Amino acid sequence: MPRALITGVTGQDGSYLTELLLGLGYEVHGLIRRASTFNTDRIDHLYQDPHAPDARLFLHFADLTDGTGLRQVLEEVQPHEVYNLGAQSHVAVSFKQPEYTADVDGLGTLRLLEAIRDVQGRTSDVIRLYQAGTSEMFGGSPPPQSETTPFYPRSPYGAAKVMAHHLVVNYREAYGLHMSNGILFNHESERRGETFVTRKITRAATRIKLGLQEVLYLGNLDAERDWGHAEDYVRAMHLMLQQDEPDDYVIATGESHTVRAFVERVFAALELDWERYVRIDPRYHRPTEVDALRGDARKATERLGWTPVVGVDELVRRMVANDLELAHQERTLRDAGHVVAPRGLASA
Ligand code: NAP
Ligand code: F7E
Repeated sequence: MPRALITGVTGQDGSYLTELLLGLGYEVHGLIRRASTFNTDRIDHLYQDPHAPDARLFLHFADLTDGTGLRQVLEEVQPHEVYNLGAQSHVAVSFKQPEYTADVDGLGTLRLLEAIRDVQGRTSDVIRLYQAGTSEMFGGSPPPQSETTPFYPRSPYGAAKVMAHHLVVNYREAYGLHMSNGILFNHESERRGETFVTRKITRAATRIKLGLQEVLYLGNLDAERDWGHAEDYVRAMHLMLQQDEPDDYVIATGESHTVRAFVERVFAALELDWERYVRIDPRYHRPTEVDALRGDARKATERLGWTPVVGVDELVRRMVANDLELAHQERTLRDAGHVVAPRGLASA
């Protein structure tokens, strides 16, 4: 049975990748962080009692800032494939916590590479690695961006991911390890964190529709992004590790839209005039912005046979339908006299 280890298993992508790999017959091991509140919401539906004879999902406490723990888990699990999805993944937050972001996203990757090199060196069993790179590494380089576009990161997050990218290339060349970088453009879903702009918009618009919220505060509406669905993007991660040779691939839809256009689409789907509800709050402007991202994923299509299935209209449809259901639940509770606040309200 193939065995995979996923860092960031509790995140958006980690949850879809776990579903994909379990469906393909893998045994899946995920790293989780200790928190004072529960942080496994996105994978709770996949949980199996580890004592059950047919259990195939196992969770381990570890952290990318703790190299000793990473090594111990690798030794214990002996995975065939490692997916490094763990990260401080919020660009705006990376300006507030640059050291921490560099530690987790840059050095954390190095810790994992060193642990893989050690374990593979001792056991001789090949461990393949997928590194979660990002279009934020292109930053200020104009679109369309492909594997040959120069990196020009515009945030501590982007810079830390560039470090991780180059480390993966170096470990591949220096030690002959099977390590691939995915350079993924923005991908969203019904499970997207609620402080990323698409989900912030769909959550707010659906709450406005049901009278639970009055306005939505946003930052730069002119930024252009190439938005796909996370379910399509985790398929690409798996495909990269099934190739004979490791390599680096851009994964994107090839279409871009402004944040304003995304807002318009979402509010129109709910028959609302967005201009009545959206206000600009400079708090959401970034010290340096990435103005335009649009990926050229022809290499992935040609070599991996990968193409996205979900376009932006279907993405909006799914996210709005999901969040409208959440808003209805909140409305029902409120109408029954319960005092409810949406989860994570204080961090939005
Ligand atoms: P996400 O929802 O923010 O999930 C991030 C995951 O990383 C969570 O499981 C989180 O754990 C974990 N994590 C954070 N700090 C960690 C640490 N110190 N040690 C171990 N794990 C840690 O991100 P995502 O959207 O799924 O993205 C997955 C990966 O792809 C990330 O590396 C991201 O930077 C990259 N990426 C994302 C996109 C995108 O558009 N979604 C595009 C390109 C690249 P908790 O649940 O405990 O916080
Ligand atoms: O911002 C603008 C903001 O935070 C998109 C991460 O997954 O994708 C993501 O990074 C755009 C930016 O995503 C608000 O200024 C306007 O131009 O949803 P976002 P991101 O920064 O593109 C990449 C590929 C990753 O790798 C990252 O991990 O929207 N924007 N108003 C806003 N953004 C937010 N968050 N909140 C606003 O109110």
